[in-house]
Amino acid sequence: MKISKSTKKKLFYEMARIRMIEKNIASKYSEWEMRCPVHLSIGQEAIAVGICQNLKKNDKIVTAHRSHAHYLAKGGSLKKMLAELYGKETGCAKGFGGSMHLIDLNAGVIAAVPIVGSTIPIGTGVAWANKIKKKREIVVAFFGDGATEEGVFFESLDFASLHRLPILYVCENNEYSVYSHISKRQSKKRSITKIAKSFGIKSEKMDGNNIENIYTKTNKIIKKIKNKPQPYLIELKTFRHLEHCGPNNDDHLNYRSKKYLKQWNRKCPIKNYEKFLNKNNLVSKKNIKDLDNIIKYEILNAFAFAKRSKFPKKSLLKRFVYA
Ligand SMILES: Cc1ncc(C[n+]2csc(CCOP(=O)(O)OP(=O)(O)O)c2C)c(N)n1
Ligand SMILES: [Mg+2]
Repeated sequence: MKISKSTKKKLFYEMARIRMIEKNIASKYSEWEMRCPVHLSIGQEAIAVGICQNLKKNDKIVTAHRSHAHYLAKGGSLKKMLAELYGKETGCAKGFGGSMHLIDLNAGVIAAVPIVGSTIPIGTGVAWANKIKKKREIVVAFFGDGATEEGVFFESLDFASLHRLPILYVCENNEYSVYSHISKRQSKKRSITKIAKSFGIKSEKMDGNNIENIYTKTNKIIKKIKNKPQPYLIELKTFRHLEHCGPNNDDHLNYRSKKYLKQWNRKCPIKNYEKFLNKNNLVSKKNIKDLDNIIKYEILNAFAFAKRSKFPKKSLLKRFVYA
């Protein structure tokens, strides 16, 4: 599949936009106005963008605690997301949810759910509903490597395989669950893609930093799922640049070796794609500067909107409590 010049630019633009938004969140976090925990996706943007660029508006996604990149890549409102992080009534969850409970039904973002593993059964349920209603939509359920250690992972895969559900399971394997490396949590012989295959689900590993590869491969997979409902699972190796939760770098804690950090920092999906586009005369330095300015302006406006919005009324506190 040949990627057009305009799509290449779009892939770059979307990744750069998400990166800049999260960098702004990180730099403004110390103002103590955003009071919800934030799990930044910096370093993992290529996965969200490469996949979501292949989705239609009515396709759905379910995301977890590290939700910003998925929400934004799927077209979720930036203003409503930032207002949510500031706990304001204009937020996408009316200011009651924060970063880990993003939602934008207009954009097909069904939910962000921070209970590790829960995007897997929720996505499976949505896909089942779509199948029953004969909708030609697909669901993408995003989750981390840690989530594959939950029992619902196995139960959902079996159910999705049995009912041939139109769902793409996306495991973003950044090798860590908080500070624990995967080798301390999972047997060396364990393979996430092989587990999926054992349930009869087609499955493959991908490089989570190669945006074009992710885009072209998932384009084919998504078409297949739409033509003939069936589940797929992909596992993408990736790297979280910052601390598990919060706006800072925590490299001084040394739970990831200097060599490991150096290797991964060299693979930054955005810097490398910018170099590639530049080298192939697809974007000039001036193009990049112009894009930067467009994004900066949008971000400035969105933060101003979030800051000037009001907090929700106290009387609403119990309105959305269901249990
Ligand atoms: C059921 C449950 N157990 C534990 C937690 C605490 N917790 C939040 S995020 C996280 C790590 C999850 O790791 P992974 O799924 O690999 O996602 P990543 O943070 O690497 O993106 C844990 C243990 C939780 N939110 N839910
Ligand atoms: Mg992880």
